[in-house]
Amino acid sequence: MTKPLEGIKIIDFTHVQAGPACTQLLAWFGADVIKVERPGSGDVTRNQLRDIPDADALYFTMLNSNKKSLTLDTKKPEGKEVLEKLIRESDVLVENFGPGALDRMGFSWERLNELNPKMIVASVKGFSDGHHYDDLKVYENVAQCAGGAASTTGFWDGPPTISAAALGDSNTGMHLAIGILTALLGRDKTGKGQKVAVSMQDSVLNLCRVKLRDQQRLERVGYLEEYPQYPHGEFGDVVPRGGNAGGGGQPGWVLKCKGWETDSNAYIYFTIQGHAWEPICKALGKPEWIDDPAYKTAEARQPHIFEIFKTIEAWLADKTKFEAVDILRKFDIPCAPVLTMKELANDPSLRASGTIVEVPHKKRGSYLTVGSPIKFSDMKPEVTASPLLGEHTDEVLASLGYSKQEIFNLREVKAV
Ligand code: CAO
Repeated sequence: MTKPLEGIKIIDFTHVQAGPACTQLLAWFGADVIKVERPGSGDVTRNQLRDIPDADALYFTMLNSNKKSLTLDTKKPEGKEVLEKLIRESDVLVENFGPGALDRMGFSWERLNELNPKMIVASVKGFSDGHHYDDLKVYENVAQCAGGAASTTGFWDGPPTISAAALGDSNTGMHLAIGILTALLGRDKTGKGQKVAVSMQDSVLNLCRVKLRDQQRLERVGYLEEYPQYPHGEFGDVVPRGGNAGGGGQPGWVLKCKGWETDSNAYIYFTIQGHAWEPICKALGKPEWIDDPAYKTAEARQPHIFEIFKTIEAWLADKTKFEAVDILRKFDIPCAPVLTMKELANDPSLRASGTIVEVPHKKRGSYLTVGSPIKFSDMKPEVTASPLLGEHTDEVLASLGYSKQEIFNLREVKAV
């Protein structure tokens, strides 16, 4: 069957993670994504953290599936000419170069819009245009610090902490993908392309929305009742780090299960949902708590919430994380085992749904990657291998009308 984005041609001028995550998603859904890479070296992630000598690193293969690779030196006049031809034929250009790099290359938004007024130009930068830090180059962890995630992650007695989730990179790429699809729909109505810009700081902050909520609550009332600091600890004038507390109104914590002494992931996350107090007491064999005024309401429980968690841990002591969840699920309690990457990689449900997929690759053999987390009733996105450097150079140049001799000449001057 035809895929929804078939016929959409994308110049993928992205590298590292934020941009590639965006264009990979669009490629899964059918777009023709042509990754433009510097001859000889390509995306820096091809070489980063290699586990097999001379084969593209997993960092690259897991972010660039379903794409074509065109090598092109866009600083050479011959390379610029090829790029201009490509621009005239494309629907979208996506880039995440450092600030000003595209302008310095001679492809400002004005120039791109002149070459192809229907083209959508989508950019990721660390900070938004006009921001007082908009000249900074930014990587993942920098964005997590600038976007409010680091100051609110970790334990109160430890330093600001980075999340393992790519809040700055892949998250920004997902925001950009939404922006591109919106601009494509807009173009159907107006016939015009537009510039779509997403900053990593903004994208992180968007995911830290509830922490901005908490800042305002703190300023109004001086405390945050769902944080571990309440009611016995101190609050300052900024949202503190809350450890493993729940971000909403439901208290929760990571709790030890059988084997935690030797297995650093023998834990579950347990949520005390307000209206589920009765089933929780039943599941834990504590029926006397149901109507006890010291336990009955969330307000009454909060001052001794850690004692409650300790009691739950005592109940968990002879149960593995999987056994515990199997019991608790029957009582409708929101919980999950803390899963390792090894467990996720081998999870039969994730394999069956296409969330974890094994992809054959010309040089590496097969590798695991995360497939589309978005599921459709009429389409199952298929993940194909990432391209070798320049694998599609001849094909793309031929499609632009270059003859074999002209391609040879471009190679001679090292423009491709
Ligand atoms: N041919 C010729 N030149 C090319 C080229 C090509 N095909 N592709 C890229 N270049 C050039 C650029 O034009 C730029 O040249 P100048 O700086 O001389 O103008 C140069 O390569 C380097 O670009 P860069 O600034 O993007 O690269 P960097 O490694 O120094 O920085 C990064 C990397 C990620 C910090 C920076 O790109 C950035 O801040 N991007 C925006 C934010 C972002 O997306 N960060 C997330 C990355 S994922 O963690």
